[in-house]
Amino acid sequence: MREAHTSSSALAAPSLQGHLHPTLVQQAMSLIEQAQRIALLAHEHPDGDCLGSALGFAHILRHMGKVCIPVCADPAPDTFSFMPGLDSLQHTLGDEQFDLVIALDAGELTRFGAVYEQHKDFLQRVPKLNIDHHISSAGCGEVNIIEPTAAATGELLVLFQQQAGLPLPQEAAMCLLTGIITDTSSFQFTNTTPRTMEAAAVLLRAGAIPEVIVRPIYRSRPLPQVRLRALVTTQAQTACAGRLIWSYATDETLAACGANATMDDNMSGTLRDIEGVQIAAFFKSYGNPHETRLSLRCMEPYNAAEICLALGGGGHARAAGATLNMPIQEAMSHVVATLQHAIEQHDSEA
Ligand SMILES: [Mn+2]
Repeated sequence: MREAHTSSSALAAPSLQGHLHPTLVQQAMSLIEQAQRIALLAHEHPDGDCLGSALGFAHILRHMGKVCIPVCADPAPDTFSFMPGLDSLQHTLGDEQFDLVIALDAGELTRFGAVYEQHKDFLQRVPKLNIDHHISSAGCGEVNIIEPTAAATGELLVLFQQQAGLPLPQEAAMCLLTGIITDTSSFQFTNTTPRTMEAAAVLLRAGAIPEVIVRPIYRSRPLPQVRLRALVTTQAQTACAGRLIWSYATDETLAACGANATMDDNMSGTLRDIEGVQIAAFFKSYGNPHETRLSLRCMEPYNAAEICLALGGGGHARAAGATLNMPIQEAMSHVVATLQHAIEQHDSEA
């Protein structure tokens, strides 16, 4: 018996206690305990983490007897329709009858978009709890739990739930796991830590089902979208021995696939992930034949932001974009020549 006990304790889950400053947890709990009606804000242009955090934390707080309204300026993308409680999502603070606002997954009130614009005065004066994992966050609450080592706000909320000893209903676990899965791209990004996995394990023990989350977000696609991806890939051209790749879509491309303009999401990423590619460019022109949009993905040492800045656009070093006031054929030959030049120049310097 004694041996069995020893081996089971050796297998016990690592403790998630003590990762948040106890004073912060205490201060946050005192704000929550004093409140009865709580608004939980997800930032504008919502993603899985801000929605999962607002809906998930709402489920937890409802189990504690609080009235909770999750709020986001914009509607949730269709892929998140599996999330329990999404039907309770509001787009404004209505009559502002809240005694606490919990701002999630962003550290500045302006990130809540139209909700902030419409309720500026109220949001300035209402008590606020801010929970976020972005390194750039200043904190917009009386109490701020800002922890950049967390892969997702969902991970942070699991730490909080564990440390404060709050309930963890299955619906909450589903929502919080959605946040962790989307912010780590299914545990693929380098922000994934052992603690991220441990937080996810807590959520699985509480009944979260990864398959239900992963299927609509990463696997299931409408046939026209799969056809569009196939056609754009088929039309791709390469230069510099496959280090440069580019392709395009026009109204004709969409029509040939039965697709619409929202279905070209991350096409440049698909091209970049082809073996040997260092620079991937996706061009599109819909509606206006004199305007072409470029989406650019670069691997080191190439800088997508610098290239797009010179074209009147901008972005990040690995991903950037620009809008060119020219027909797509002209835009393609102009930009492809620039990209080829960048590779040749790098080679001559090496
Ligand atoms: Mn996040």
